Amino acid sequence: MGIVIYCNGEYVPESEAKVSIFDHGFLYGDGIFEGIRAYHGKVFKLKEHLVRLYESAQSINLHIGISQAEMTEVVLETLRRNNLSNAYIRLVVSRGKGDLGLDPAKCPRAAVFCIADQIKIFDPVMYEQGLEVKTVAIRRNNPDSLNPRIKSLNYLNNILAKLEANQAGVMEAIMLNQEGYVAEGTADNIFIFRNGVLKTPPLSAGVLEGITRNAVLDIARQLGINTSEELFTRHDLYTSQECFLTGTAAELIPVIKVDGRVLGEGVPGEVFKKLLKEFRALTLVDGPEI
Ligand code: PXG
Repeated sequence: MGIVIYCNGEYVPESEAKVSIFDHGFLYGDGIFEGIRAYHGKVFKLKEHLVRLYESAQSINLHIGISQAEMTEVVLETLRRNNLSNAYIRLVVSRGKGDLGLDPAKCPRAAVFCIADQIKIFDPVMYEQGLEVKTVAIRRNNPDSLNPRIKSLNYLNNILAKLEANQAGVMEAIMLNQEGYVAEGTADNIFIFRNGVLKTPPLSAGVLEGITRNAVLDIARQLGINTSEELFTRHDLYTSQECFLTGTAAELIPVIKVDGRVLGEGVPGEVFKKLLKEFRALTLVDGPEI
């Protein structure tokens, strides 16, 4: 039994969804992915996720082998076959099977997988009480080496940051970029509300262009909240009135403590609450029907 997986052109039971031991996604982290969510029978921001997937592919010179229109159908059909209307979807495209050397030219065909499963929703307590986070010593990848805008299968940078946070007893890490400006969390973008302006680091800070980030910026502008994509420091973070993280799984999650400093009143702020309400409303109407 188990779930049905899309695996290189076929829909197969989980037990038959296999990846070669010579797949360069496995051997070298050579590949890309997307994490997508379906809400109430609609796939939230599917087009935006696929645009980002194909841009990541283009950036690493990976030929996915199927069109964006076909990929849309893969996502929808995987959801249908698993009878899911609220789900978490993981699209993975790896360089495919090659030899033990790292040369991607030895991999004739990309491997494409789509997994759709039940969504594990975060404990509602976290949205009411807020998270404690820590800025970690490990810096976000230098965009000159591995641009964080590529959603690659190589997440060691993020995992090292997560390990550091966990070791310090907090659940999430905030990474700084090479210049020491605030960049992002391990699987989420960061926002602060300070002196009447909602701020998030610009893409040039070396961060992933989060789909949730972009949706929040749109919503904030519609609500008449001043927004700014600008560099900010740990000082700005410590002295912000509100802070929250955004990501597909977490949606919007409030932060109430950073490196031991309590932010504002130490509870989720009013701007956060307004944005979360509008974000959840958007998830009910956005995206193609399954
Ligand atoms: N920054 C990084 C480094 C990420 O990996 C985000 C920001 C948020 O992007 P979206 O488009 O999701 O708003 C991510 C998201 C998950 C999950 O389950 C998300 C990511 C990776 C693994 C799991 O939400 N990346």
